[in-house]
Amino acid sequence: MTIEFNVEGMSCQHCVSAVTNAIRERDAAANVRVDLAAGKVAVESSASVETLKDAIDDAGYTVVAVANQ
Ligand SMILES: [Cu+2]
Repeated sequence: MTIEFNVEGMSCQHCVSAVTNAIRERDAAANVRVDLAAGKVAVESSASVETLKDAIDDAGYTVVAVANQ
């Protein structure tokens, strides 16, 4: 399942790494694609939406919308 998060606060490649690593800490097999310009993080993972959202929050960014695809 791919889940798309709209995330506020990502501004550079460091943020991309921080978000990606935070998600991989929860699910090492997760496929994470970050679109920095659009502020979107698409995650293919078997982890729950709540777990993935927590990972992004804990990394210091704000999830403003979630869409399951
Ligand atoms: Cu940054």
